[in-house]
Amino acid sequence: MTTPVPLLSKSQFPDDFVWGVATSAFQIEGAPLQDGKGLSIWDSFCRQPGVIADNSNGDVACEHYARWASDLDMIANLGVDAYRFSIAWPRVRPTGDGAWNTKGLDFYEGLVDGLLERGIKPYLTLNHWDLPDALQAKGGWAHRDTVHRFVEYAEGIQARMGDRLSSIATHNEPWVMAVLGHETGVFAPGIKNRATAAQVSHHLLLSHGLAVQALRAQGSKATLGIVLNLSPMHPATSGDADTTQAKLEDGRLLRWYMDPLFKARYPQDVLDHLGVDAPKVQADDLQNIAVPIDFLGVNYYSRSVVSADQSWKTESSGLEITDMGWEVYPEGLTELLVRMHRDYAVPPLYVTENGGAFKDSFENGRVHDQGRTHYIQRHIAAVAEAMRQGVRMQGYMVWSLMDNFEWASGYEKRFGIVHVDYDTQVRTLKDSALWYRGFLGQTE
Ligand code: IFM
Repeated sequence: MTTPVPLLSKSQFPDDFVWGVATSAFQIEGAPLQDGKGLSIWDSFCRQPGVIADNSNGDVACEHYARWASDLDMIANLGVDAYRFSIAWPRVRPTGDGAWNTKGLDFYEGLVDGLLERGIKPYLTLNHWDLPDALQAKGGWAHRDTVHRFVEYAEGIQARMGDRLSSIATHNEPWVMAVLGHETGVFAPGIKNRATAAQVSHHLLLSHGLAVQALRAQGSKATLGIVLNLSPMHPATSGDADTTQAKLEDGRLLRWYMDPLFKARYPQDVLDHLGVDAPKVQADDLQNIAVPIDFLGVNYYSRSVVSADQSWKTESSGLEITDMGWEVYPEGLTELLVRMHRDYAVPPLYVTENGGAFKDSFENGRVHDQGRTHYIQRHIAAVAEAMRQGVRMQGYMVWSLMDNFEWASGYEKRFGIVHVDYDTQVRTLKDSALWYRGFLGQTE
């Protein structure tokens, strides 16, 4: 049985609602050493045997570093208001603490100006996971100095192109960097230590707060915020053990980030759970983290179903799952947004990422990705429903503009609304892109 797809119209949303598409530097750029770029932790991680499903890496990816101008034409052709992208920190400051790389700065300045020339708002993310490898050698995010290197990086970008940015997000998905990067070790830098992960999460939050203050001090006119990956944690059964575990997992994923950002404290139940692994927090850190922000980005893909014996998982035995094995659960997005609005004094919210990996097939030059199209339609409807319930929403961005390097899954999972042929680098708009373009009122 297929779930009915809601009738949608852009006119259901306010005129200033921002529609966009999103990518990140490492996932699309390629050119890891070109024009003076330094290596990132993901460049190094990919070289370890067995960590990436198809043994691939980001060396070529979508060749966006070379093809950026035609990619911007493609984005403009979709009729979006905004393009969310990230800067590769080691492209602009190769070692993270030494000399700046003019050619790297030129590249991103050209990208920003190219967006503006095409009438598209630049939505920048400073850190989408690709820390300079040279900083990792000095301890990476576990080392408090990295916080200050990140603030310098933010200041350098603001000084060079900040006057033309609509929005700056400090970090994308700190939970992923902390937990997948430093606790389970399935992402770069591949560390497996719970105390390190907790300290990393604290340093990411602190660097966010200090960077926002530094950017404001520089007179930044961009809206400033952070992007979190969130999902409702539903207990697998109504039993006490599953319910208790679901509350703890909600604490680790959502409250661990939302409480310091909006209440200047860490949740006590998670601190108790971490015990001696809890992060070292200095005086004023929490006040610095809780600095007011202009927006909060939410990346939503699925809910999580939690059982006491298996911790949590996004996989489901239900009928509707994506190629990642993630349950298609749009009502979870409404639930999440309404809950955040209820429990926290949040600024306007964006869905900064939403989309699905599906197996696509080419047919006479077309990609009929009905699963992805329906996924996007149902989640846009879920945003409309949250707004109907009073949530202040400012925008929605599809993940992703085009197929790209899906981290530990390599190139096997395709999230794009534009198909990329990795042999030829030819881009083809999938049916989902054609639908999105029509929805946005673009006729060409
Ligand atoms: O591809 C990633 C992205 O980099 C961060 N958020 C989730 C996406 C899909 O896994």
